[in-house]
Amino acid sequence: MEHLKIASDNYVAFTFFIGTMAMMAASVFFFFELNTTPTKWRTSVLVSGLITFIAAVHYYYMRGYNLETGDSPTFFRYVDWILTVPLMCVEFYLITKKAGAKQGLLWKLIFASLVMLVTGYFGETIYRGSSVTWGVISGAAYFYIVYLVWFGEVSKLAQTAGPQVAKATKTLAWFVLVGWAIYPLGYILGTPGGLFGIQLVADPAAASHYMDIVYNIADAVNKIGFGLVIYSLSRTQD
Ligand SMILES: *C/C=C(C)/C=C/C=C(C)/C=C/C1=C(C)CCCC1(C)C
Repeated sequence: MEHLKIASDNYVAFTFFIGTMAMMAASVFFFFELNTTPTKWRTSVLVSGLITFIAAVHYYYMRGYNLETGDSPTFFRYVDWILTVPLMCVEFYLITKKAGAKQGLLWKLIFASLVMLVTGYFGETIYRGSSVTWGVISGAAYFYIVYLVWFGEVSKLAQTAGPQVAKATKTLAWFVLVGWAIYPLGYILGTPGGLFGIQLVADPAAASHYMDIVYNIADAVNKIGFGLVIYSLSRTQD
């Protein structure tokens, strides 16, 4: 069996390994804690575990792919996001459901997240030449989600759902506003034309390395952080 060496300054591989382990550990934690989770929060905590579990499996693949080819595993990355980001939308729906959230809201969130990711994928892969246009469309869908969770239906429902749900929703909204904003940063670093034609990193190989590191950090913060907010909500009296 061949052993692949990892250079000590290979931060891309480092973040893929640490990402894999962190997602695995978080999944084990959420799944085992289900036992002692009150029934009404069980689905929410289960979904937290599913998000990190799906990511753990993809990270396992991405880590291996990156190690063997040295390339950016864009395909696996987007498959992972297309599964996990809608599940994060489900979390917003589940915690505001008791306050009257309708399925229509869930579909709005899911639809916006799919538009955001599919157009982002186009800009990163098939239509790299017009990455700015696709990035802008993706950004518009992103801001629509930000609007829904900060000022729209999600935030209005959360305010009538009790202080703990309101507080948790606000924290999750911060994740969406700040934590999710890290992704367009990775996109800007990694795609040609970068930010409205300005190329931030000239060397394409270096650019894709920066992009992977930024995405890996963002995934760990957002997926595990999001899950922990839901977990602590499940430990309150609301
Ligand atoms: C667990 C994975 C998460 C939370 C992924 C979130 C991804 C985004 C918020 C991506 C957003 C993008 C833009 C807003 C514009 C450029 C293209 C994307 C897809 C990187």
